[in-house]
Amino acid sequence: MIRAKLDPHQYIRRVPLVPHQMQDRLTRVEDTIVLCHLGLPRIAREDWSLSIDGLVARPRTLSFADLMRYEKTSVTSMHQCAGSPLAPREPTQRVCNVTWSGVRLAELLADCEPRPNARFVWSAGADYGEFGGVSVDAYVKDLPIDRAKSDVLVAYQMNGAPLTPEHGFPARLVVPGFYGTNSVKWLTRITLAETRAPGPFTTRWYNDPLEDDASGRTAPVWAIAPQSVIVAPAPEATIKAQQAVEVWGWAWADGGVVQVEVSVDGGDWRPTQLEDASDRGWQRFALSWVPSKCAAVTLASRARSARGECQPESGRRNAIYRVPVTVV
Ligand SMILES: Nc1nc2c(c(=O)[nH]1)N[C@H]1C(S)=C(S)[C@@H](COP(=O)(O)O)O[C@H]1N2
Ligand SMILES: [Mo]
Repeated sequence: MIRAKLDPHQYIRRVPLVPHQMQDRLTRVEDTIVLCHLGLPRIAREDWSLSIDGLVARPRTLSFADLMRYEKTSVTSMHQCAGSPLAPREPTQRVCNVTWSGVRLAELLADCEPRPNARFVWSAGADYGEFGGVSVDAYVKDLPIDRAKSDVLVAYQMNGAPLTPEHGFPARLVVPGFYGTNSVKWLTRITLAETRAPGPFTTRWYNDPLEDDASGRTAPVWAIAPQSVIVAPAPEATIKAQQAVEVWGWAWADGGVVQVEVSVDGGDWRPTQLEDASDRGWQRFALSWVPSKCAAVTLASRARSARGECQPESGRRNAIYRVPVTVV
């Protein structure tokens, strides 16, 4: 096991952009979100390895050179932090859109010959320490093995450049379509198992209470729920009455978004022009709006996923985002 030095050895969170600054389709690396619960492990490529064990016929440990022998593939994907695990219902817009490159997890697993009873993929990072009053040996997450058969990557590049230390250098998991919490950085171990992983990041945190469920059951924070942000106009913008203005933004969901609507001041939801989903990236929507009267108004957008889910009004991380503007 890799026992890396963490520097700093503490929680790091950066959310560089608010929605009206998300102008670019592809987010520059320096503008991407950063979240490290335990701190920042510093690992040299030569010291890194990835062990694959558990329910496999052929356990293996790969060096970085071994990883590079696999075919390189890329996916452009929105990358979203689910927000604080201590405040799971708080609406958040911690999101960016980046291109990841690396090796398909499915290929690595195939070479280890998974056993038929393997149902979950556990992934562990090289970081350890304390979060929320609990001490852990590693940051451990899990995902259903069926998802690993799709476009999950062991990634070593972001936007064509080597991962920076805070994004998981030298290699990390990327689970496109799942909240960022599942994409384990400084990936050092993959274990196939029959059950979900033990540990606070899979059992205690990152499990949402089910709506209208009195029995206290929860659902893992995996698939990204439909969400949208208005990029322009910006909050508090001044807009001229009787002139067309473009209301535009980004929408995303695991499996893609099929419809985005915009409402002005709580009025009817109007359909917007929505581009088709491409890869796993966020999708642009736009509406030409001619404000009629001079007033303070609030714009809102809501996305519907291919699965038919819609954004809630409030009380969830993907709640509708609103932009107050003034028409003069
Ligand atoms: N090993 C490890 N992986 C991790 C985390 C972590 O604390 N440790 N944080 C997760 C969370 S909550 C998010 S949102 C993403 C953020 O990835 P980024 O910092 O590269 O944007 O990493 C995830 N992977
Ligand atoms: Mo996160």
